Amino acid sequence: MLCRQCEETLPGTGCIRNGVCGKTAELSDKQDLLIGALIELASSDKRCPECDKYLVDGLFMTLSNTNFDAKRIDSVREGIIDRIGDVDIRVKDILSLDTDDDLRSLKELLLFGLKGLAAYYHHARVLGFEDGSIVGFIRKGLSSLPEALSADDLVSLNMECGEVGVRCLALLDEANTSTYGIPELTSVSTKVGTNPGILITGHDLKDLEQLLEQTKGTGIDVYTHGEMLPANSYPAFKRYDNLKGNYGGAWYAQKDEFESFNGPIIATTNCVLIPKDSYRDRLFTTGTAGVEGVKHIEDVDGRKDFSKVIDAAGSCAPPTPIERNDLTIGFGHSQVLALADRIIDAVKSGAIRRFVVMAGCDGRERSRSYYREFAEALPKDTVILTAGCAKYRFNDCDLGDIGGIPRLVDAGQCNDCYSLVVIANALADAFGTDVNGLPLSFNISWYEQKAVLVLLSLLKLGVKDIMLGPRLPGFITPNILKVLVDTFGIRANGTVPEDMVTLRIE
Ligand code: SF4
Ligand code: SF3
Repeated sequence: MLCRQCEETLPGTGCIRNGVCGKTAELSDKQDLLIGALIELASSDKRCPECDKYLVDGLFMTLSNTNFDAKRIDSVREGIIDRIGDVDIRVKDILSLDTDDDLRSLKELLLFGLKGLAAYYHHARVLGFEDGSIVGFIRKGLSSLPEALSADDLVSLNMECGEVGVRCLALLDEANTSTYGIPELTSVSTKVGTNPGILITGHDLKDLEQLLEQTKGTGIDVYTHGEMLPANSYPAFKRYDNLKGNYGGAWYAQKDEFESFNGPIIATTNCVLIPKDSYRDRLFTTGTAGVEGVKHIEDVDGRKDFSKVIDAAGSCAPPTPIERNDLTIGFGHSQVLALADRIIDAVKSGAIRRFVVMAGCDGRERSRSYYREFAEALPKDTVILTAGCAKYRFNDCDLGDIGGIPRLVDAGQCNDCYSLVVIANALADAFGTDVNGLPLSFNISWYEQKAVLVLLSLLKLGVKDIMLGPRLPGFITPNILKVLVDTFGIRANGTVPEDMVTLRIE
């Protein structure tokens, strides 16, 4: 196997025997075959709604920490073979048609951006929001991978991926807010109750909606985990008394937190890990998520039957408490724009001197404590804008406010990154400049391929001088890195503008 798609890949080589994430060589091979089949499907003239679903969900299933179930990976490939005939080619063989490492690196960048795009588009589609041009670009991007393309061609395809990414994130924002309402400022409890509970993690809001409906009046509480935390700020979910609050932190802590939760857990998307035996029987997956030997809840005509999960909860002990401060969330673009006049005045008066976007993914390396140290060390006249699970490194810090404007503005899931774009553009308009002319820095933490798509989107929007960490992508060659540095000023995280503060990862 060779997989180097995430931030935790083994430095220098990539994962070549087993994944750091737990992916086996056998599963990696099956994913390579599936992507090979998706490339063939994208290159064929076959068009049908099922084909679009294979392209979108098939790619999403190969995203880091999404699907560890070889049988389900195989069944998608078999569905494709039923439509276009036998295909037996691996993506790694397609990519190695390029003997030039730099071209391969640009193709991997595109493939990983496409995976992120597919993941975000999947979420919009689940809520009934579709845009044929997005799946059209997925087709175009995948079918370009076997082609002999120049570096310039590949750079422009990557930029196009970023452009389509912005459109997709906007569509997802519309899907979420028109279905569940505009997120509201909300303080989320991290305390546990005395009833048995069900924990729901991942990004799929529709799964949460169905679970809340089906657990109403049963005496079972529902708690969010990881990227489901922002759901607590949507009016449509706040109506449910059985939505108790949030339990635990980011995905990488799940092996301890799922154990101490005591009740069943539903993993709706990435990031799910291969479970410990202590909670394997209580873990359920749904949607694109999967783990071999773990029960999977199927979607039948848009409805999921969670009765097995609810039955399992009935006999479980209530969750064991975890010490954590309550969390303030719900700063989507609407909430922030409602404060726009006060924010602009605060910038003009010098009360706010800088905004720092600290969005993206969390991960398990100890070096990621850097982000907490960084957030705490920022001067008191800076405001942090965040989205994604990266925030769990610092969202329980008491950072205070600036004249009533909170110093930590949490826009939601990584799926809500579009909010940060809207906020940055609104500030730029108010000050008659572009995003790079604002007192705005980007210190992005990444782990998986949705973050790659967000990065391509930021580059397409012309954002310069992004700090990226904890480590730069292992699939980027030194020459391509030089292009990113020279053209966009990308750098490994470590420093922020000198008038603020300087921190460096050891
Ligand atoms: Fe390694 Fe990351 Fe690939 Fe898992 S997803 S095999 S950790 S590079
Ligand atoms: Fe997190 Fe997986 Fe990326 Fe959605 S849950 S940001 S890592």
